[in-house]
Amino acid sequence: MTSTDIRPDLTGGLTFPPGFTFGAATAAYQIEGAVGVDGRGPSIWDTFSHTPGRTFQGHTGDVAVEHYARYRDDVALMADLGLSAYRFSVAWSRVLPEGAGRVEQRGLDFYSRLVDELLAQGVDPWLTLYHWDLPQALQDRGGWSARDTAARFADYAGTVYDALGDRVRHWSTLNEPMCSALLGHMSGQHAPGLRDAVAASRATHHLLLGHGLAARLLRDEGAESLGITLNFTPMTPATDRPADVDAARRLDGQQNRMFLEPVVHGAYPEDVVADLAAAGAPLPVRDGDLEVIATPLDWLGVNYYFESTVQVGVRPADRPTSFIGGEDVVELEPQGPTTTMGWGVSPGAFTRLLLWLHERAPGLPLVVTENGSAWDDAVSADGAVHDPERTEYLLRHLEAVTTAIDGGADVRGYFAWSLLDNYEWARGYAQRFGLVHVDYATQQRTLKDSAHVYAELLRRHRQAPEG
Ligand code: IFM
Repeated sequence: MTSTDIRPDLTGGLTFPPGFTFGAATAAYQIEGAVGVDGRGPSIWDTFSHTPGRTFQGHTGDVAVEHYARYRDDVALMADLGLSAYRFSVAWSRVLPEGAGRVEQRGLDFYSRLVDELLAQGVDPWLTLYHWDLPQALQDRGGWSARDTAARFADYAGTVYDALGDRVRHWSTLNEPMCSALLGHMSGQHAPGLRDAVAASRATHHLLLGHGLAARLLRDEGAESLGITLNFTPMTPATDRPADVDAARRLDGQQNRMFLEPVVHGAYPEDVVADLAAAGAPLPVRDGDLEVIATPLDWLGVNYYFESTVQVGVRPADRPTSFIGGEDVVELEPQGPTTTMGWGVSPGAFTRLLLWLHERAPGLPLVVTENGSAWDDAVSADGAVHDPERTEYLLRHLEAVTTAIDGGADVRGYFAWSLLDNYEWARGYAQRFGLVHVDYATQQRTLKDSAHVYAELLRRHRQAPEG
């Protein structure tokens, strides 16, 4: 089946402003494989995924979906889908195997070939410098808990910009620093797998400082379009009891406002500063840091998947909190259908989030840099992958974006997560987020029904007057 076979009503008649960017996103460790190829150094995710008990059935990104070798075919898929943009990340340890110092030209050359291929196929590259895969050599020197890592990140940003800045227009510093800081250092679900509130607080600030230093450098170098990608989870108290309301305030503080406010307003929220200090894990801010962190940006990347309802309660022993001082807060099971990740489906919360961000960051265009859902997909006897839940999720969330735009939010683009089924971190290959199905035994790619619907929507958008 080709995209033109899709019945017209499947796209729900959704329309977007002229020039709206439609893309799909991936990340290096989740798709590339080839971890020992062309001089790549180990990252914290190699170490973590190879540590027994850390990931689902011991899955690693060693092979992933072999994008390193198959990138040309994958770019051809993007062109078939009619994507106007592709968001990908660069693996720091391919470029600087020891994290700093010696540059591995073969690593840079891979991204250079990828960018050339994208441009040749009319797909605009959106490059993310850091999607969680810190070089292990830097972790050995303290990782994000160490202030020096922020400076090393800016050096790395400069190296990548020197190689690709002539062709890549859209630059993002970090993907989801909340996950790097809090899942990596507080709950230990992600690399480097620590459970240490002080390390989590230090990592938070140093990630943001690294963002600011890199943003300033890229700005000085002349980067045309600069942003950061944050992940937002709206938090609602389960009841109006003061303790539950305060629990939601605390989690909202660390999940959402602790990353947004310094980037757009140059200050950490006062309540969050107080919460972290009370937990014995103060943010290690030095004079001048917040000015650097608030380096002006051209857009804010918004990753949204689900909302959360919280209350004070006793956490199960096997579910350590991701939030500093959050040991007394539980997240309720979502109402209604859940994805295979166990996440609820709340497009209305997405609209509210975009409108809230528009209000909190006036004048800063928003780009949805990730949104998507995981389901149990399989290739059917007819050779297709029928994924009605993902299609429904996609259309309802795209509709939520249009509702936010109608309400005044300045949303400029949408990237589906993900282009391909891939390595879902600690959840391994059991979670399929792709628009394109991957058979992990053969690496065969098959467009899912949702991909055809997305392609049809994009085709209609291109053909719309001024689309
Ligand atoms: O797969 C991840 C991605 O790497 C970052 N954002 C959330 C996705 C789904 O969990």
